[in-house]
Amino acid sequence: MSKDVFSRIEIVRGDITTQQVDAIVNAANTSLLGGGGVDGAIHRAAGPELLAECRTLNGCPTGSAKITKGYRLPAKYVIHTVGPVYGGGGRAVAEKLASCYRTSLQLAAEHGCRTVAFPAVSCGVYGYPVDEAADVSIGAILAFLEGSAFPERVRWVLFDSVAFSAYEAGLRRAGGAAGTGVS
Ligand code: AR6
Repeated sequence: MSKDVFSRIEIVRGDITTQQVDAIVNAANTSLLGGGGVDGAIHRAAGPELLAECRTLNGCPTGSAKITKGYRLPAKYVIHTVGPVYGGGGRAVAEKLASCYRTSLQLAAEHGCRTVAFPAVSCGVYGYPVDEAADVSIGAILAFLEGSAFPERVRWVLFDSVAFSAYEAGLRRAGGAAGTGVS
């Protein structure tokens, strides 16, 4: 893995709805019609126009992603991805989570996004242990960035200190220490 790729990722503690980036990623469900957690926060901050656009999308399968406008958010786009329910874990579940990150980044690249922010997809209601999710998602993002100039920068926005520490440790295991901070 080249050093250059690590310089393109960062982790912060904060609220994803306030991020000044081109696209934020939503941890949605297959209906794309809203929910609790980060999904609820994004819909509240974006306003009702977001739900209206989501109704036109006919849902989204687990492991995939769809893009909408950001409406009242600072971000121009919201990329809605559907993480797997952890259940008993295993390789198929990890592959679905990696696929969420890949398809979200692909959509961001196709829309010319230079900066993208992710929450810890599947690490809330869907029960994915955050240390395992950190390894899977960091691996998927580094691999994607190796092969693509866009997005230029990827930021994880972790809501709590447990998730933040897990991602910090994950980055060290992956061989880098990305820029970290509070936002
Ligand atoms: N900014 C950043 N991260 C947040 C925020 C926020 N404002 N709010 C919560 N988190 P979850 P999931 C963190 O449950 O596990 C919804 O109902 C949270 O602490 O939002 O993928 C959907 O509609 C956790 O670390 O998503 C689905 O039905 C992480 O975001 C289901 O939940 C993800 O937690 C998806 O479950």
